[in-house]
Amino acid sequence: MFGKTTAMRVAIPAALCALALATTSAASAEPADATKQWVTVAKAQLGPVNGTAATGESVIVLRGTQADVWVKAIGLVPALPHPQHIRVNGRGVCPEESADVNQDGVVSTTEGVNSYGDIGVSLTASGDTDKSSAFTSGRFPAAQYGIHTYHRTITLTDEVAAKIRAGNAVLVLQGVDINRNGAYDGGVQSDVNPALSLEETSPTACGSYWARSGWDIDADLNVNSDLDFSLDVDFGPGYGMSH
Ligand SMILES: [Ca+2]
Ligand SMILES: [Ca+2]
Repeated sequence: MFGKTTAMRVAIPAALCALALATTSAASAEPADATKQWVTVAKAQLGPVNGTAATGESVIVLRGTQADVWVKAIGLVPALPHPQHIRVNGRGVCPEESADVNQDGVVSTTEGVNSYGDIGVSLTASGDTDKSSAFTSGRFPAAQYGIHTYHRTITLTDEVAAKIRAGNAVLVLQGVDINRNGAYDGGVQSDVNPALSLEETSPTACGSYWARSGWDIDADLNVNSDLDFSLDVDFGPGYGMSH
């Protein structure tokens, strides 16, 4: 337990994401200053899906339902957009190869739903962020040189904010060049939008968020040229962590 005047400073470099495996909790004491806000910092380490080389990280700083969302990923299909969503109400995990139920060699978006759940937020570059924007590829950022960067401030629904705080949210990036020709094609329709190809909407990278919450957290986030997040989080009295 931490006293009301005790602050804990925690540095969370990317390499320490093993912390995600730890689960601790502590009672969240009410702050003496009523103006202090309950803040959640959530982080996900992205790994490849469908045999891609995609990796990356994401950080969310959440105050109420206001979320600052950062995503960095590398190893994506160059110059093509990658639909990306925060998914909730699944098992909070990324799909294994065994999720490929129809055994076509590709874990499709639909086949992964049991693992990561439904779309809670569409991380578009502009415009709506709800489910109706799920695969509006023109509004998702393109991965120049296979590098994908994203930052946007978004107002979430109460449900999605609660899921992130509970550590039950998953980031999924889509877009796989299965036939390696530099385009989304292949002659097989997407299982979620027949106007698109299976390549465009199949998962390429995925990561589960873990979260820490505290009163008036001072989160100092830096993204360096190596696409590495350096995140210093200053926790106030009373904090909790969940995954
Ligand atoms: Ca499949
Ligand atoms: Ca292709």
